[in-house]
Amino acid sequence: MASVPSPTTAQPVPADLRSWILAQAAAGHPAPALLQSMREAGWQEDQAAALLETTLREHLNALAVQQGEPPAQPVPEPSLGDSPAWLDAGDRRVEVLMAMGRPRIVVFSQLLSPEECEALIAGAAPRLARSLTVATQTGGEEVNDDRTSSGMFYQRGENPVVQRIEERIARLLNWPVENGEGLQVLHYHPGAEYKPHYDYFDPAEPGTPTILRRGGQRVGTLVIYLNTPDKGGGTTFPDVHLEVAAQRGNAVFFSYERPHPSTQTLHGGAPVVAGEKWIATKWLREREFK
Ligand code: PD2
Ligand code: ZN
Repeated sequence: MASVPSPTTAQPVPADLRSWILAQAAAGHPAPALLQSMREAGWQEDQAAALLETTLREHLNALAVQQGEPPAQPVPEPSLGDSPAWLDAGDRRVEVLMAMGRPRIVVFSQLLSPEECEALIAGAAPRLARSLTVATQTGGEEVNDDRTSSGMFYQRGENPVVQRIEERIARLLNWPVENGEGLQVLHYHPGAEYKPHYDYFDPAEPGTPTILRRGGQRVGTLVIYLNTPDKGGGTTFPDVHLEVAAQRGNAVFFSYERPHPSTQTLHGGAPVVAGEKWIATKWLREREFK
């Protein structure tokens, strides 16, 4: 390997270090080897890791944009830097069960108590209607055969339980409450499913500019399981052959930094085989969702 430029206190990434990192990466040296060389050259580990990450991320973004993908946007992200077993979500400790880097998927345990799950279901049940999806042609809403559940939306902060859960989610994902859509509750009977789809709005669809006026793109999704179906009903990520089991109180989070399939965030609700399934979904926007 060529020799590493020495540490300076300057941020952002010094040009000589940037060139060195990109040259080493292009030569096939993996990130841990680069980090080791930087440490040996006197860089402090945290600083070196941050500079490496920034450099590689900016480079990958530039390549993606060159290839016609939309630019990357900031996304919600739990504080998992030193692999904690649990996160302080304000009024509750939330356990981390699984974290995947790309696509970014994190599974949490016991985000909601059984009582909170029951309260969301009880408040939703009398207000259920056949689920609609956003009609990307017009920006309105329509019934869709890919989604055979029924559902409803709570208003943001509609009641104390909803408000408490939204504040917990904001703290957990480091994303403002104001950028969240209202919680959507869905109910699936046996056989009902939600076929694989992306949650972001397709920039090529004519209705998308209208949808984006309210809060910009969706950049993250949190699906919370409000009960445990007896069989089936997991959340699937076909690009990475992952299925997250629906267990009451648990949740799966995923983020997408650009509205593009390269995020590998295709996901679906597998058919419920036995029992029923209730979920609450929180979609997170780039900006305030008014
Ligand atoms: O019910 C699910 O597991 C599921 C799957 C895919 C929910 C959503 N998408 C969603 O609410 O966007
Ligand atoms: Zn979805």
